[in-house]
Parts: sequence; structure tokens; C-alpha cells
Amino acid sequence: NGGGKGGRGALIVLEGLDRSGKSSQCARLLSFLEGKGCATEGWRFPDRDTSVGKMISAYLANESQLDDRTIHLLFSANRWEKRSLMESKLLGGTTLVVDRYSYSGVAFSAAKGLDIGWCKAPEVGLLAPDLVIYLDVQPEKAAERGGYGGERYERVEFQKRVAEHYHSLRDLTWKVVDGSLPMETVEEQLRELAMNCISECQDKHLTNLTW
Ligand code: 2DT
Ligand code: MG
Repeated sequence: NGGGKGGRGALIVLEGLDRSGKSSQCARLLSFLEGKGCATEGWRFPDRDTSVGKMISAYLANESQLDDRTIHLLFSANRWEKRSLMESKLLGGTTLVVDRYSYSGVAFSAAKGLDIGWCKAPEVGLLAPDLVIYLDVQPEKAAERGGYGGERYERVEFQKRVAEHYHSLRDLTWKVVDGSLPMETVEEQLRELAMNCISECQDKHLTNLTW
């Protein structure tokens, strides 16, 4: 692993609006860390491969309709079903670079008008990230980036409300990176944040989200 001391891996989460560059930056960070000889895996939520994930994917594609609270709990269940694997990977020394996590869960559902405390409740007890990188891009700018893919939530007015909720979730583990900077500049900042995090968390215990 990163520091070669046999410590645990880091849980690194990337968050941001749709088209903020998360997926591209996750891929770049992953290959950088692999190149450094660091045991790393790229994960994403929703994980559309599980049976819960397939229900979520159908909902996002507008192929099914679900009550707002029901879909919220499915997104959360999709993280819970991966929790034990996540824990064993991290304890085994593998760093996970995760594209979206509980913050997406809360920000997107709260943007629909659900109570934020209610949205946070099912996330309590999931593993707490060591580092959350928020790729900050104006909703209008994100929308200009080659447009959206046509899934549910991909509308600029909705994304503006999501951005406000993301803002209210920021805490000490968050690093806000200006996602409107050139890709290479963003990439460089992420590398440094990730490397620091990996070496710092080796001797730290894993903790749970408390909220
Ligand atoms: P992707 O475009 O990244 O596949 O996300 N979402 C995501 C939620 O509403 N709740 C969640 O818990 C998560 C992880 C964000 C698909 C959409 O799903 C939203 C965008
Ligand atoms: Mg999307």
C-alpha cells in the first residue's frame, strides 16, 4: 500500500453535481495510485450491478416510478449491502476511490423536499470517509459540458437545489476543489490530497458516519 507500512487503506470519496468531472477524475486518480504501487480500487454508488442497484438504475432511467422515500432507502440499502466488503478491503490495505456516497444520498433526496434529518438517518453506521473531495462546478457550467445523459435529476434547476444541500453538508473531512479549472490542474490537486490522506490514515481506526 501507499506508505508501505502495512496499514489500512483510505476511504476517499468524490462528490459533486452531475457533469462536475467526478468519474473522469476518479479514473485518473485510480491509475495514478496504481502507478504508485498503491493497492486501490475504484467504486461507485449507485452500484448498479446488485439487485437493489438494478431497481435504482431503472428508476433513474425513468423506466419505473418509486415514492421519494422508497428510492432514498434503496440508495442507502445499496451502500449497506457493500459495507462489509468495503470494510474488509480497507482493513486489508486497499484504498477505495469512491464516486458518490452518502452525501449524494442526502443532497439529492433533500433537494426533492425530504427532511434532511430523515435523509441522514439510514446513513448512520456506514463507514465514514477519510477524505471527501467536492468538485465544485456551477450548475450552469456543468450543464454546458456536453449536456446531460437524460437521466432523472439531470436538470439545471434541480442541480441548483442539490448544490445548496451539498453546501450545508460540508464538514472537516471535505476538501473543495474548483472543478472548473483545467482537468490536469484538478488532477494534480486530487493526487496530493489523496497521497496525504493515504499516509495519514494508515494508523487511524475506521469510524462510522454519525450525523
Ligand atoms: P451517477 O450519475 O453517478 O450514476 O448517479 N444519487 C446517487 C442519489 O439520488 N442518491 C444516492 O445515494 C446516490 C449515490 C445522483 C446517478 C444519480 O443518482 C443520484 C445522480
Ligand atoms: Mg449521472
